[in-house]
Amino acid sequence: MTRVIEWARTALLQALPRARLGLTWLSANILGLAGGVVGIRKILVTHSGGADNYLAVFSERGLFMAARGNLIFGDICNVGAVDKAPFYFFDPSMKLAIVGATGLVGTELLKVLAERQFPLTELLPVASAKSVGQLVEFLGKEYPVVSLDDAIAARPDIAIFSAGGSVSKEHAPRFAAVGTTVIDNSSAWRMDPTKKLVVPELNADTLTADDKIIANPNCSTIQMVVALSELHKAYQVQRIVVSTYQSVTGTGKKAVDQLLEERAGQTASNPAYPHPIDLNVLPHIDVFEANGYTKEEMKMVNETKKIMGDDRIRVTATCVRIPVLGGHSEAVNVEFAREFDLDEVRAILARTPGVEVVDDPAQNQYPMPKDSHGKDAVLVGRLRRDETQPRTLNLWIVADNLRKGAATNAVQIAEYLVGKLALVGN
Ligand code: 2RA
Repeated sequence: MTRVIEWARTALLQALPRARLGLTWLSANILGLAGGVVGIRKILVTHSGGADNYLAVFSERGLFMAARGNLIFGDICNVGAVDKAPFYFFDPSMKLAIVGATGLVGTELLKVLAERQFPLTELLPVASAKSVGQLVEFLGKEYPVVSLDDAIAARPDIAIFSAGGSVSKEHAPRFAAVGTTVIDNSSAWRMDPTKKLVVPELNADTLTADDKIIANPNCSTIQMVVALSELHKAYQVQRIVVSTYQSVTGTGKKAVDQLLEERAGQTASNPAYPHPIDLNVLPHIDVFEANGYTKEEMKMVNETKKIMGDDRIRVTATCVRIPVLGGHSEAVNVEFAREFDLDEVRAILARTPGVEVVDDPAQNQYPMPKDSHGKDAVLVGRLRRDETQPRTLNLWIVADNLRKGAATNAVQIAEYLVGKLALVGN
């Protein structure tokens, strides 16, 4: 066996000249697989080329190996495990930037990336100038916060943005220009017809390697479309009436501080809302628009149609902020084109990807925001027929807005890029 491996190593060494090679995807993968089989675990890039090339590189052990991507001279790359990377056998460096790394969503992103063992080799936490140099912990290591300009200069493979619409509008195209794929959590690009609005359970398969700015939908929209996705296939959604009960974590740290200060009997020092939020309910999320609806309400109307790929779906929404720390809830009334059976609805929801049915009223079991904390599943319950009109269902949908509503959805998109589109080594 040792002889065979030695023979294979020598054969590989002889098969590849020292110069950069223009390899095909298939030959790069075969060579990557061969490298893994003969025990090469790390390689050092000694030649680099333009974007999206297949390169020949020189390994630490003096052997040549093939890699895909725009690798930089001096990069150390790992040869990927076959079972972890079904679509490519060679796994060069994966640099990931998180823009807004110190915010509520940024912090959750780090947790989700660690839990799901996202295959990154370098983390670039990015935050505002006052946080540069601050340390962010990830999987037991500390990473210094860097500026936007330094992150762009490092040409990450993927950048997940969660720093508000104006930062995304200005800086996402700068990352895209150096070859980075941006996954943007703000509303900046969601309704841009040239950008995809992605909930992986519904439409990740529309993504291609050419999508350099990908929009992550609004949290309250994500949980509703995940719950309705399979029911839409079975019965065709015609009209949705949704009322939301949204946690203060959707606004950010400032709102969490406002709630906690008010709950402690103080007046909020730097309030996020125009009114007290503790012991109160605000029918006001994001700014008011000319039609009397809020921007949050119109996000639900427009994003739902775009994600579900059907402009005929009529949606009307009332979005409400409630004094809850984590977890958005929604009362949804949905009218279908076709008649449904309630037991069949339950069965469809039970097999809908990303959904967990919690619906046993006799045992007081129904989705609640406090039970959604830290979960990626969208919880669905209170299933009942609307008795005032045919083909209409009432349901109650709850999800952790910082997880499936933001961080988890973004990481799932990144996983798709790496796993299915083999987006590696920018
Ligand atoms: C909110 N939808 O809950 C927002 C967060 N993206 O305010």
